[in-house]
Amino acid sequence: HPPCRGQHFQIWHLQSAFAASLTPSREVLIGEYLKGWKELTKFMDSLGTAFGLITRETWSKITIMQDYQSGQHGAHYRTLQSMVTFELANGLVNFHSLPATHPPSGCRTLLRLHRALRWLQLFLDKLGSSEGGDASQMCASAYQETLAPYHSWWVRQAAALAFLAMPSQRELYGIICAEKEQHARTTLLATVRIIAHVYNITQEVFSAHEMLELP
Ligand code: 1Q0
Repeated sequence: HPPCRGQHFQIWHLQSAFAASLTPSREVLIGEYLKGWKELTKFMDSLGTAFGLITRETWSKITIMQDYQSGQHGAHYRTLQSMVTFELANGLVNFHSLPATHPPSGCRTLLRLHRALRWLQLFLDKLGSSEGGDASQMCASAYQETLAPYHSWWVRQAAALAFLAMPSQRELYGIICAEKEQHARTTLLATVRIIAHVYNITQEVFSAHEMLELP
């Protein structure tokens, strides 16, 4: 497995970015949230070409959000809550259709990452709580429960191929640099708790504004 330091994925960075994305007043800081996603793309990079499509898709969503953050109205894109308020007030959300002429809204773009975060939460939970399981299978069942209903037939086929390239549970434990299995489990379940917290707060915000089905 890759070295535990340097340019490679570190689960510690994932944890700290998502933990830092929550403020005491339950706001979600978009910059930190994206930092967590960027750490995940490092992991995907190490999985090779089978994950190329997924990595590119993830970067395309990250880039749209970063462009909003560095754009003219960047100040409104600091937190999830301020973004929702701003896009609602200015009719930018696009509740019914995706306009061809404008870039996709921040809300619908973040919603895509939000749904994928739920997949990650379930997958890491399975990985940390089952013994001697098949990681590809865990990946696939987490996908069925979360993202699959939102994806086209073609995307589901591509995802199924990527799952087969998922390393074994043992290798994944190696990637998170845990010396003992028990340590790996503890680390994974701690990560799950942080991700679940971010996910739940984000879900409340999207749900309160009826934004869970944005096209
Ligand atoms: C094995 C990982 C699979 C993860 C889930 C598979 C997702 C398949 C996505 C295929 C991309 C094809 C492009 C199409 C998708 C879009 O249609 C869709 C909707 O966007 P839009 O603009 O068309 O409405 N996009 C999405 O749903 C965004 C999907 C982002 C996928 C993020 C996957 C995250 C994967 C992370 C792997 C890290 C695992 C970490 C494990 C750590 C272990 C210690």
